[in-house]
Amino acid sequence: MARHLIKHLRTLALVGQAGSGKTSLVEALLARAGAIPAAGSVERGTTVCDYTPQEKQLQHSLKLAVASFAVNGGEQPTFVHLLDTPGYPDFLGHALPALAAVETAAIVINAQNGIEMMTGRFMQWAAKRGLDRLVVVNKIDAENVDLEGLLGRIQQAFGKECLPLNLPAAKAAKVSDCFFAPAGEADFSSVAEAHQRLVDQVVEVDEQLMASYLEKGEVSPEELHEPLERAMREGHLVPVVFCSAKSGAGVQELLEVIVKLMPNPSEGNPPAYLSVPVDGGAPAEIQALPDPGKHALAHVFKIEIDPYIGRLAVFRVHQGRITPGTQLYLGEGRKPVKAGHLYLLRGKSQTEVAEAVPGDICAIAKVDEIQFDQILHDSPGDAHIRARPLELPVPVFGLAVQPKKRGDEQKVSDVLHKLVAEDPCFRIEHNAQANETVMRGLGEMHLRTTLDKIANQYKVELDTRPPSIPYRETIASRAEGHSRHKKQTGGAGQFGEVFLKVEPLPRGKGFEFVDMVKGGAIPNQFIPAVEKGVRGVLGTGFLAGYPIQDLRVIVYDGKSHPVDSKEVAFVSAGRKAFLDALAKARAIVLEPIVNVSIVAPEHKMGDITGELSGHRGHIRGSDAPRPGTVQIAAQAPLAELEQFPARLKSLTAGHGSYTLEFSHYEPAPPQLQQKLVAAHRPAAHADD
Ligand SMILES: Nc1nc2c(ncn2[C@@H]2O[C@H](COP(=O)(O)OP(=O)(O)O)[C@@H](O)[C@H]2O)c(=O)[nH]1
Ligand SMILES: [Mg+2]
Repeated sequence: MARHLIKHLRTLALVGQAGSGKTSLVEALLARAGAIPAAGSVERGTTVCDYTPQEKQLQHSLKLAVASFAVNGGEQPTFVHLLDTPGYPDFLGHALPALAAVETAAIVINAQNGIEMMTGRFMQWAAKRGLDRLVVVNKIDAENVDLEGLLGRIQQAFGKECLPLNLPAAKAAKVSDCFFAPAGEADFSSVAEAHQRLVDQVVEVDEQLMASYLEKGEVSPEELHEPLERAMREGHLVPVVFCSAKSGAGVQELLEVIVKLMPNPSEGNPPAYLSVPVDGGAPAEIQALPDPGKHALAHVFKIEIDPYIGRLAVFRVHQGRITPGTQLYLGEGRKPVKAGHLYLLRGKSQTEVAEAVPGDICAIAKVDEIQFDQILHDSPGDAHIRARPLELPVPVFGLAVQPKKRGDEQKVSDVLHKLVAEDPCFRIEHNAQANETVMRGLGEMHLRTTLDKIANQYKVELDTRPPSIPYRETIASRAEGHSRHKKQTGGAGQFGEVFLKVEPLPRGKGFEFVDMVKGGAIPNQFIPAVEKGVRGVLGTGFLAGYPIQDLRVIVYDGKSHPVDSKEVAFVSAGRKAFLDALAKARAIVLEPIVNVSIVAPEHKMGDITGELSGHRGHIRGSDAPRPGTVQIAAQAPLAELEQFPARLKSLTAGHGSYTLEFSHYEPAPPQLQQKLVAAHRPAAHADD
């Protein structure tokens, strides 16, 4: 494949609601450009991007895919790196990183459904990252679509700067260009008027052009190019195009828009990197320059591990040049690795290339050290450079897992680590107290597909159950404790005596140990032993086996023996004095409270608030981010939310989404306290 000058490169991520036709659109574009003989279909499992067995079976995308291809025509071919992303919120960990790799976010809208949940979210995320945005209205061929109404709603929701570059014509069998050669007819509105609006909007960013335009009454497309790039980069213009991946209407025009109007790597906003000072000060923003002559800087935005082929690291070059011979440093790492073969990707197929320049998206195979979100660079002096944070959602939806077959533990652990390497929103926690392994993801669908992948691809079966809730214990009042440890067994004895006080601290303050012993009643060298004894109790709890927090322990008196006082004696006395104090300090169990943020169709507001209130939740406010949509902020005990994802899904027919984040701990209600205490002491309970 011939290589290209930077100005002939384009990078686009197709993002938006699942089912809007992103994967099909990649097919249509590839076929139109002659990169594949014919467009495949999602239903038949023959697309370039949905290439995993699981995607073929489910008929929707689960991960990020790259399709690189050349568009011939013009003086020189244009080389396009298209990224296809999954649209379900559960797979955001595979969609959001695409935004770090491109100049343009193409937000695809399903003309049948109009503006959906993920449409608005991706519009915002892309704007926040300073990307050019292109709105692609797909499925214009479908029955009963109101394209004129939809364009109005797009402008109402996302602003008057959303202006059509083309309009549907001949009953949506084709589209009429409104920018380059505005002459045709349109199904609604007028091509001439749409052209006028575009020009008016673009000249606003350039005073000189504006003046000449006002004087002459016209402006050529060449004169418009520069200001148009600027308008898009500044969010002053968000072009809208219409198309159908199915009928092919508007696909050629979309290719043309990509080639002629979408920014090359030097026309988009420069990608922001952070420079972390060696002395640990606040990171400063620096910009990578799309200059192949500078140090190489590339960002790894995807890791894929194939059970047979191994690890593939996919990265975007932002600065400098990478060749198979380049010695690449991985983030802060001091030991460089050789890039080895460089590949261009088209779905699962790989083509070797000789170099990658700014704007290129390439992959390196079989370098196990490379990790997601890492910076690849060719100069040890750049070890302080970091990628700007991706701001991915934090996974809190959890399932405790265990191998079905005994003896599979190691295999399971290996597989889980591979999945963690591939998916930034998938985590594994080990809860030592409950002796359980918990996998966390963004939702029920995320974990279910991950379990299916484990079963089908890695041939390991897991049993699952809800994870235990991370309860904590604390005290509700001050108390005193005392213990005298004395042992006289034959030879040398053991002696230590401790007096201490406990007092509650405000929530979230953790633990404090204070030494107020006067006159050496406990010799200085034994104070750490007392603290060790006290801390030994913190981890295992007093009431129900949960870690103790938010209290201060003050050791204020004691006694020692010149011969028999030893460390073990004070460890034991400290421990028992603390337990003695806890028994009088009204120990209580704390439960985690989480912030729940829900976005759902407006008319479901009552059902959702009812569901939350029924589970000890408090509604803290609501908002209407877009017409027809409500955002609810609430707080609820984590323990009550086990069924919430499933309930929300059924209440909103899948159109609701939520995020959870830890807020604080609160005393659990008395009934729950009793239940937890009883569960911890089943034997004692049975004796009652
Ligand atoms: N009528 C119509 N259907 C389409 C069009 N594009 C895609 N589809 C169908 O919409 C469904 C979802 O398409 P897909 O490409 O998987 O959407 P994605 O989730 O955004 O990748 C599939 O059944 C496609 O065949 C289109 O332009 N018109
Ligand atoms: Mg898809």
